[in-house]
Amino acid sequence: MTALVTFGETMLRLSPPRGERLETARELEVQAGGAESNVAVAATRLGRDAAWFSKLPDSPLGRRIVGELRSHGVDTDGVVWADDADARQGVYYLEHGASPRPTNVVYDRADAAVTTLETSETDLDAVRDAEVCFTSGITPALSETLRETTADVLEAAQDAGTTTAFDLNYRTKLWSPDEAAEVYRDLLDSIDLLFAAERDAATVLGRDGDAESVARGLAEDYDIETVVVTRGEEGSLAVSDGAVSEQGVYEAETYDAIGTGDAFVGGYLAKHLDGGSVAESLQWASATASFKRTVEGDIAVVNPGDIERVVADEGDGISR
Ligand code: KDG
Repeated sequence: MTALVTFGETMLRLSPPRGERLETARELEVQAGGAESNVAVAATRLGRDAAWFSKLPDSPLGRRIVGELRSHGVDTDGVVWADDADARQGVYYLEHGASPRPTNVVYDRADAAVTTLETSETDLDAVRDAEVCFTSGITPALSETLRETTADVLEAAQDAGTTTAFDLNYRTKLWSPDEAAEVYRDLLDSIDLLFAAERDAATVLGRDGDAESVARGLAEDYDIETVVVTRGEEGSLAVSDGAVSEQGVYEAETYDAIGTGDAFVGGYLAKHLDGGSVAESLQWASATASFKRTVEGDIAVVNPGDIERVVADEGDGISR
């Protein structure tokens, strides 16, 4: 049995060397990047069995994605291969910023093969057998088909007693706050463990106020067992069955911030699946997120010893 199953889109990330611009770069570094596979990789590297599924073109580009995820130990057996000649692989271009030039992300992901993934193509038994099933708000933003598939998979998981975990992960380039809010509100009824960046909860769901009241409000309104609100430099807070846990951040020298939120979720789930309490899971989440920032790429290339050392050396992290 796989402890964790995640699903969503993974793109090829193409980035010019630091200090170069997309307009003029002659070389692009190739990596895999996708919120849900980033979570699966972090959890796998931290010792849990994790699987990721999606729909990819049966081409060198799709195989490049699977090869990279497998190299970290993620089970990709549930991937659906699209063999039509025009099946597309989503790509995103990342130009690293340097003050005052901001980091720039350009998506080329419209009509990627994953946007056609239907429920009937997914391995619902694997989802039902897992302890936790995770996806994020990016997945239903990608197509009407994926909206339905996301709802079906989460409902099937919850009905089978699998813990359903969801990160709001609002992406302004994919949809408006109003469109996202309508979909989130429908999905939240099927969620047991919610990760919400404070900013996303405010922008999309209109939840202003302190983190505790935001978490309590979401937990009560949607009957969610555990709500984790992340507050960037301010740390994170969870309300679980009414009890509050708080966690500071761990200082990190930031090399690449992309994927920090996914590393947070991966670290949380890794500890949770190991029987950790909410407080311990938050501690691992925070340490994994900080560690990710020191590494190039979307993926948190971490080992359990890295996180154990951060937690042992830095205690509860910094609360501001
Ligand atoms: O969280 C990092 C993600 O933004 C990155 O992996 C790409 O999944 C991605 C997305 O859709 O933005």
